[in-house]
Amino acid sequence: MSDFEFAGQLHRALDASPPYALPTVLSALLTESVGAKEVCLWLVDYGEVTLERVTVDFAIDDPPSVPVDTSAAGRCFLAQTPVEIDDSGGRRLYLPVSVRAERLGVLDVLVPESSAELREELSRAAVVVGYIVATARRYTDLFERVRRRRDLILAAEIQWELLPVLGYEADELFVAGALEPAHAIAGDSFDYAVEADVAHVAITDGMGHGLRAALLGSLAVSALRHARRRGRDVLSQVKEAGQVVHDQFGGDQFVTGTVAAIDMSTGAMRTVNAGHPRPWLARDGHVEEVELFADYPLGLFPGVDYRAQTITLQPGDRVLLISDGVSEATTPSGEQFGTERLRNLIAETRDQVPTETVRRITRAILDHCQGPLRDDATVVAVDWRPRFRS
Ligand SMILES: [Mn+2]
Repeated sequence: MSDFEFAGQLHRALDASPPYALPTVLSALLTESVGAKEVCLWLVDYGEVTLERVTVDFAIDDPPSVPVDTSAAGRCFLAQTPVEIDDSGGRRLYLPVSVRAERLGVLDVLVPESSAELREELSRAAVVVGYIVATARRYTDLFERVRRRRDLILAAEIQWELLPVLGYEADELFVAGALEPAHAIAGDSFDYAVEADVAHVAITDGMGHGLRAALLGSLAVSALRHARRRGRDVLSQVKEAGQVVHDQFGGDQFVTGTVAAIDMSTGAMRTVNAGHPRPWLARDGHVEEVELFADYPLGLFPGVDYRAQTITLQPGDRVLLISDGVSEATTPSGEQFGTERLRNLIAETRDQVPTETVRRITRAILDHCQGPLRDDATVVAVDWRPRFRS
């Protein structure tokens, strides 16, 4: 069967069945078409720490789970490449389930015998599964429930709903973001949107903690989006959002943020810094903080005018937007994560894809704190690679 036929057949079968039947339908189809003896779908948890097996029956108290860092399935997930191992029943294949750069999980198929053609065919099946899972989220909670190893606090529920897809890659742009603590984030958020000629990127940090910070943060993100979707430039986006936040919170609470628009043909990144930590730039072998003057945070005062500053990107540059919870993450004895550790980690992960870089940085912060974070820590990495432009 040609790849095209196989992927098409799989897509039709999954699309015609209810979203919660995906594991069953997938298993039946792969058993019939490639003689699969076992088919499992694993989805990554919110913190990208474990892969959780999708089971339709939530009566199971302790569904199977494997660590991302030390399992064969995890190797496939992190490297985004098929992994094959010996199994008493034959060969076990792990295929990345991703949509563009959004790493959702791993398809795990046990087959009597493997071949390069079969790996290719199952890789295509895994892509179809990724797209089906991504849209199924709109109809069922099944996949979101699997991804919550721990319960989210309500503030985190609000923020996760607000977040864009965590990874995006096409042509000249690769964007990825990560937030910790995944189950208790409150005021931090990030956003992006791509157009043919421009990529919009923003990071925001709502003052305070818990539900009020989440409401504040989501108001700011929604106001920025509202302006952006009406075609407003970065200055108007920030000005409008600042006014909306001030109208609702009266200056008692504010939101810091960096809002930028990158011209895809020139690399000119028009940036507004609303009282937020500076971005970082990784260029060639160097990693530096970008000098930007700071304007007021959103919502602190009414009627604020902002200033746009341009960071001129060069092909291959990586820009990182971070929140203050990154460098200010503190050990129980009071030692801050600081900018040197951050700089080193950015340099160390320079050759990895942005999804891996942001995961490594947020994991390093969790390790550094050796306990619960006192503030949200958010990292967004953006690669501009104009050579890929078609
Ligand atoms: Mn913060």
